Amino acid sequence: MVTLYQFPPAYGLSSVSPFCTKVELFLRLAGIPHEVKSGDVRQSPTGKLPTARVGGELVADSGMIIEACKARLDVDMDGGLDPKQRALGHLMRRTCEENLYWVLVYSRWLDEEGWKHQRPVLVGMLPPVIGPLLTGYLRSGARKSMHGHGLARHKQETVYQIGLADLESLVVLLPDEGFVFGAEPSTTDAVVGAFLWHILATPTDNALSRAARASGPAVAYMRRVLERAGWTEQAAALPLD
Ligand SMILES: N[C@@H](CCC(=O)N[C@@H](CS)C(=O)NCC(=O)O)C(=O)O
Repeated sequence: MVTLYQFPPAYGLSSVSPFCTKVELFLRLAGIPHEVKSGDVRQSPTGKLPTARVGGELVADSGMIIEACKARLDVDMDGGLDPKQRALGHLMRRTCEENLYWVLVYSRWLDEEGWKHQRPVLVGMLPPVIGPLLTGYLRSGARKSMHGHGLARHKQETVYQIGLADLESLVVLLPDEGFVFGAEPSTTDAVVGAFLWHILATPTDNALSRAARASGPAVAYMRRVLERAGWTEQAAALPLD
């Protein structure tokens, strides 16, 4: 049994964090018995979530958790992939996690239109009374991180152009049927599915979210991933412009 510690749900998503969604999606797609508990960053070895207890050991980082599951539970959705598929999956993962993720964060935290949705979500996750007072402080921390990354140094229109370039490339790689590497899902579907779901379901209105919702192939793929994961209500709730 794997115990996944994650941030709470928001926006109809399994968690407000795409990295937490990624792990839960992986566990569901791989059919690994698990339970989900609310996590605390102060108890995480890296200060970030998700963490998970796998075979008795506490593991931090979504990628490490998946590797620990593969190694200790003898489950491997990627066993049949050839070296080129593995390399492509790796690059798709990096695109989602190291670039597209930051555009999603920008859309929620820095874009005024997204912040009007994100602030109440944040207040709901923070302790009462002091919570609303902390949001400005947390927002400036997010701004600092995104400035360090480099994304927040661009004007808003450029930020979404950067995200759109990633999304368009990912959509080209999505199949008309089944999953990224064939009839059965792989870890890549857990990654791409998690980030795509977050872009589709976060109720923001920007060039990235509009393009995702307007893409029939992206929404259809997302629906297949969620249905295979047993999230049928969430699949039915996907927005399509
Ligand atoms: N590389 C990590 C990234 C995890 C991550 O960035 N988690 C964010 C939420 S999306 C977090 O815990 N942020 C809390 C913080 O930085 O204080 C992974 O794959 O798990």
